[in-house]
Amino acid sequence: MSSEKVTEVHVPDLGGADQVDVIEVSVSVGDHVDQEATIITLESDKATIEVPSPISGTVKEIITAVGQSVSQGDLILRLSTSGDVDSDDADSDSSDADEPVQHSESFASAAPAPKASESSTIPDKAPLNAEPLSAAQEDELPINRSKQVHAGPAVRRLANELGVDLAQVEGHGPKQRILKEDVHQFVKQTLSAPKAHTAPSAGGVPELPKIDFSQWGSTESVALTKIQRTSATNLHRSWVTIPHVTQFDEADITELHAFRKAESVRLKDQGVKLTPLAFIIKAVTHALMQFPKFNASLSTEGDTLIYKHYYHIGFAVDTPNGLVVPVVRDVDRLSVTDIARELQRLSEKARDKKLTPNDMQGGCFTVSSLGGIGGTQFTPIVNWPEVAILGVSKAASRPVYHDDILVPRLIMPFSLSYDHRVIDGADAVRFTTYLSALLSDIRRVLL
Ligand code: CAO
Repeated sequence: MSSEKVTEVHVPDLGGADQVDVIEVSVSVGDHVDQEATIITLESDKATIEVPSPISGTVKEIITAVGQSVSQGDLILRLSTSGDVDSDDADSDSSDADEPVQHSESFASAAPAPKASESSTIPDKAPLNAEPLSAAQEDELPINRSKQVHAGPAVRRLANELGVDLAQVEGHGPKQRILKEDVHQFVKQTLSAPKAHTAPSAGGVPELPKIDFSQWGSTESVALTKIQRTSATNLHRSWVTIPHVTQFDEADITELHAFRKAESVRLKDQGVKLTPLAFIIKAVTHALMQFPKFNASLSTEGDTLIYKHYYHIGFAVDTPNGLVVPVVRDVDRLSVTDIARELQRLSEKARDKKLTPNDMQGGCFTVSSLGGIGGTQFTPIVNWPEVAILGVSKAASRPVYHDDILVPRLIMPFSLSYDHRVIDGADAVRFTTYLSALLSDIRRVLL
């Protein structure tokens, strides 16, 4: 005679942990589960725990759900077992096997605490399918130690057996959790992928794991603008390919400031806004003439330095859509007023999103000025294929000794980041010293 027995499976002893999150339910109603197969996965502050089924059977009803918190003794699911129940299975009812045994819903759910006869908990000493690994155990594993990888101990073990770096595996479980299937799929894909011609260099940048920030709180995703994406690519390429060094310096622009203020009044009537940047770009051009290496580019192969006989200077513009760098052409042939006009024209074009690719190409050197905003120093990233960039910070009044007397002077900090493959530190400091002297006495530009 056939018999059906309904067995309740409860949360086992969690080693003192309470209210632990259910992060995965591995079975569905109607599934056949083998004894010891994982039915749910829990995650506490310290460990991930895969809860195995104490017996084989068919899932009749699932009580817990992903996102709930559970404690020892909470009902996870009900399993139906037909025919003779294996004596190795959970504690079983001693009812007459010839009679169909049908536990009613109310009977099963009426027992919140595990009962030996009608329900099963996992005995304290029962081996969990994959016990949480201790920190020491995890450290013994050759790979997959990272706590940032979202995977249970069994998946980590499998990955270690197969030599898979879980950081490279995309998870398809809840909250991008990596499942065993994901590991198998990754191995299949890797084996069938065409072989790379060259081995990755020791300095290769490891792929970044995907992170689900919503697991720590509320988030909002906003796609980067096209300008931001382009900037990100260019900045990243420069950052990883150019050995950067930054030289800091400052210039006393007290006289330059007084001259600029006086001229600003006159030029305002002509619609020209004269800011320190126009003077700085003019002075930089003189410094480039004096130090031609700074007006050069390294060939893509890295074996030739290409000196330029033109002076096109880029300047960083902060727009609501991101950072752009229009280029003022032939600055050596322009007056400071002409440069100011160009800065104004190109900045407006940038903010109106009307710059053409031509407006942004062919630069020899870039100036990034944050002086209108603030800050004391910063380290700009070289705008490849250029070899150096000037960062300008806000000028401030400071007491400075002049003939043993402290006098207030307007001091402007600036920095020069450069490609150390092309420029040596001594060249860099000669360049900044020269530039500082020009800005401190702008009349020298006339010489
Ligand atoms: N020290 C003190 N004051 C300064 C200064 C400095 N170094 N540079 C500019 N100022 C003053 C200007 O004189 C102006 O004041 P007044 O109106 O009283 O004359 C005020 O600051 C604002 O200047 P501005 O920013 O409008 O003009 P600018 O020519 O200095 O800069 C531009 C133009 C387009 C470069 C600027 O608007 C901009 O976008 N800067 C940001 C660049 C940036 O993001 N760089 C970072 C790139 S790396 O992430």
